[in-house]
Amino acid sequence: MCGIVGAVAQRDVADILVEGLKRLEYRGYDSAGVAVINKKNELLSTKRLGKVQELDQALTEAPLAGGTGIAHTRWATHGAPSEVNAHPHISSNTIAVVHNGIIENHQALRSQLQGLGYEFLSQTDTEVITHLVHHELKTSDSLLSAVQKTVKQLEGAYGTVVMDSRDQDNLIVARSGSPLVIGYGLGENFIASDIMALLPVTRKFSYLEEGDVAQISRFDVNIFDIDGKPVIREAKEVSVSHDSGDKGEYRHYMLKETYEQPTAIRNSLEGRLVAGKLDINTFGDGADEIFKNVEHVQIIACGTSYHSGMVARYWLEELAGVSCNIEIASEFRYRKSFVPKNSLLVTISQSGETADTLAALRLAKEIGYQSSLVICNVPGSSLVRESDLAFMTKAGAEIGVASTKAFTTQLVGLLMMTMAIGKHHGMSADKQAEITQSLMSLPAKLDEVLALASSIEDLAEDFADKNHALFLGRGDQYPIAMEGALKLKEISYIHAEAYAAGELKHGPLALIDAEMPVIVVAPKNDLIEKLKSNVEEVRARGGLMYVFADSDANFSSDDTCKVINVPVCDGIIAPIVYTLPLQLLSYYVAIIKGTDVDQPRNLAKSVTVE
Ligand code: HGA
Repeated sequence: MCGIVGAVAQRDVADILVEGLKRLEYRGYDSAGVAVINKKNELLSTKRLGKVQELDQALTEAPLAGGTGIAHTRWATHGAPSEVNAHPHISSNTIAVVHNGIIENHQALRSQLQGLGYEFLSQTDTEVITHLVHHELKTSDSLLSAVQKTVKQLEGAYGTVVMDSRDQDNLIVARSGSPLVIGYGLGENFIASDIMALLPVTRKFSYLEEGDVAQISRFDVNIFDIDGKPVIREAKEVSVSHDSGDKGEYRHYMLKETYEQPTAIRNSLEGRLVAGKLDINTFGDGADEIFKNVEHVQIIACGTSYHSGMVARYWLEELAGVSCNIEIASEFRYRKSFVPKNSLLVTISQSGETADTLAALRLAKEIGYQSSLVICNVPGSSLVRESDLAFMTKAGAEIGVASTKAFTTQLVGLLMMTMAIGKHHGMSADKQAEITQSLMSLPAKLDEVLALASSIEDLAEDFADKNHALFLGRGDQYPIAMEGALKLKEISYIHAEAYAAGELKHGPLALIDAEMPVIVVAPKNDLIEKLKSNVEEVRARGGLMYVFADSDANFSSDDTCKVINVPVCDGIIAPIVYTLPLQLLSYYVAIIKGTDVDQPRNLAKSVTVE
């Protein structure tokens, strides 16, 4: 969350910074701001409430000239979205700061700094960093040392960039709990919260580690670790494929990313199923040795990733014969939990920077988990660097806040992980071959599902005037119902709940009436007759149903039930196949409701704050 971009260059950098913010806008979009140092060592700043477009417009009307600058797109945690709360925050017209994260001891620091005569203009926690650096500078020989002294006093999380108008040559950056990446240019250098921001200017990056503070100038980058010792953080070139490009022919990133799923899955399978067999090295060096000893799997994730983990629990217990628990990261990290013997901790995160998930991984290491694996879409991210093993989903950049292709490629990774672990728990070669076959058939199957788009678009009309919806599924389709409900909530703002269909009579049946559409995911499987009984329970109470089912499930449309025919597929991959129609449904409902599909209100992507 929150996008940060900074640059030290000879040319004017405002345009580079704003382009970077546009590329990061999915991380926060309630306000944005930029500050540069001009040739006369003056600090010039422009901030706007709303999207980066507003800032861009303001800068077109009144451009800012300067070769050193910082910029920010905000997702508010402390203080309402407003121009005054937008970053950069400035102290005494000299120190400018952008920050991602939460300073937990901001109240105490604020009182202390007010006692020293500092006047606070905003309600943010961030502003304490600004005045504290200014204060520390009075007794420091450099901005670097003032920032080093400042960060020692901060509790909480920060990725922050500081500049001093009296020093055109340097930016000081610090990271603890919120990611920052340095971009290396020719005679110019950059900093950002995500490489995406800097792809137009460089392909060479190094990630800061926890506790690092760095001084960035045009020709030099000096990095110091948590103890102040100089360190090298290896710089790597990234491939062009990480660039998100644009929306192309699509109206929204979410629709583009929904349609990219067959390709994303093809890319995620490529080179990993060699001659019909899973290449275990896909998960990293020593993976087979680790998998051999696994007796229990604990999955930790948040949001959509949590739903993919829930599907994996069905797969691991049923196909691999290994016990599995799953828990939400923000719960796991704050409770004492029992660690079963020889447990593998599996985290799932699109960005690899999800704050709660990262904290859970660190806790797991302390409390005795034997090994860790992450399912992730961003190479080099914190979760990837800190886990023993990693499965990289090759979904490509996902810009829409509501996750689509990241989710389905996570499922592909989790199914491969099930095979890799199952191999050591008696999963037969035939079963392995069957799963491989199923996975290989997936891209073509998803193309067939995407062909249903126009009939799903027609269906969406029925939801436009509804305030609530209920999603039902059983078995491994229950998490898919949950994911469908989450998508509808996120982008159409319709209140939606998912229930395991067997739970209906334990409460939610009381809600059923003609105003509560009920969406059912119903592939033909061992539970289909049970699910049909649940459908009858809804019908008997006057509910309106929308059933996504294959022809083998034998549902027929009537006055109270619309059936959407999903292509018949192998049961193992059915959770992936049935995800797409629900993504399309929520997308088309949101279009009718006129919401901001790619940047839904109050949300942001890459949840790097708690
Ligand atoms: N706490 C700061 C920054 C918020 C943030 O990092 N969001 O992702 C603020 O509220 O401005």
